[in-house]
Amino acid sequence: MKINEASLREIKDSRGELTIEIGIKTKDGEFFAQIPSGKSRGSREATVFLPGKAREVLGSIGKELIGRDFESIEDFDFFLLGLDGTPNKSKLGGNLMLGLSLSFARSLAKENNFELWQILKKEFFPNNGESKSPRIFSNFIEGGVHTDNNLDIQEFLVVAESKEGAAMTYRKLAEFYKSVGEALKGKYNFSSLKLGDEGGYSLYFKNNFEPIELLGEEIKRARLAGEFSLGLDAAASSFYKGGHYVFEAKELTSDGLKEVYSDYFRKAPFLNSIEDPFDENDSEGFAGLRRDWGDKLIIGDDLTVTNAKLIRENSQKKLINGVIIKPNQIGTVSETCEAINAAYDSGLQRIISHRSGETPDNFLVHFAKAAGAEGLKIGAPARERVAKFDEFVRLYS
Ligand code: 2PG
Ligand code: MG
Repeated sequence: MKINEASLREIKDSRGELTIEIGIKTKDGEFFAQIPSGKSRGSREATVFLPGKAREVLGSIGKELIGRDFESIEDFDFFLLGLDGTPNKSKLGGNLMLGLSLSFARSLAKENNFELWQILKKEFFPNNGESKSPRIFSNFIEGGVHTDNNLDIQEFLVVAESKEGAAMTYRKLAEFYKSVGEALKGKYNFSSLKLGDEGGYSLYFKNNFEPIELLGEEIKRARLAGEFSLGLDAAASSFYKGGHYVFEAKELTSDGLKEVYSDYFRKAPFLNSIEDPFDENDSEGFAGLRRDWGDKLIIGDDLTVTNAKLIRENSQKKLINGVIIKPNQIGTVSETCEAINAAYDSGLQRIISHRSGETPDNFLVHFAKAAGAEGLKIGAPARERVAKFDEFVRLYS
């Protein structure tokens, strides 16, 4: 497929911050990709450029791209990686590279009369059978750097299984989200509730266990215990300061924090997963929790940053049994798919995830569908994230 033109437009993400939309023109038309942005980023993520700098870089590589023919997504990405030549995409910027890579993938999909997920499946996951509906990880209560309250844990997630199909899962989640909102308002006598970056409720709690307890009680009250469970994203790198964890205004060692999680698991058996329970460099913390709680899902995000090599290594060291996949952590479609395949080969649960600053682009659902991922992390069934739930229903119905 030959590229005739490449352009960049500045857009705002759901937090109101500037990000980029890339457009690529081929004989079949113009194809776009909008790139989200994260706030609690792992230190090993691909470099992110502001739109001005990304535009400048696009201008400088334009002459290399325009008029050139690429056979596959991998062929295109390989060319970009060659132009960049750095370990963390510091020359071209991971966000610019992903925008180009994704819009190129869309142009190839169009040429084949495919949807995005179909071209991804054909090129990267050819042996996958029919993909079954993933579990939805939906952020109901927010803390950490995604909002302004006293919770150290970043996300309190409701995890929904799709027994009655995607549309019903979404409907039940959306209704449950409303009823949890009513319960919170009633309990604290609020007339309205503040929301965090991903549409989850944000308020002050007695401690970090209270939201877990409250969501558990609501699941029971709504008779959803067979279908809904709970997960956390501690995003612990964000409260690891000066060699210890600052949690509920106390300084905890790694072992101390593990004791906190163990206490949660004992008191709340419906809590099934924790993402980034420890700082991204605290391997021993991960290993200990994984050893003690073998039946729980211990998920890497900042730890693994959608990097196939880190995913394999951390899985071999038995630090995790699940992994978050975010295309913009690594910066190209091919490397994202390589990371998904590395996770699959390592026997990890693969959870394809949004970022806290999102755009209307729904590519993450297509990665999940193409790869047959076990999980899809979208945010609250509210505001701008609704479009992603709608795409989930469309692709899995
Ligand atoms: C995370 C994400 C998404 P951010 O930590 O998993 O929920 O947040 O995009 O800010 O990294
Ligand atoms: Mg995370």
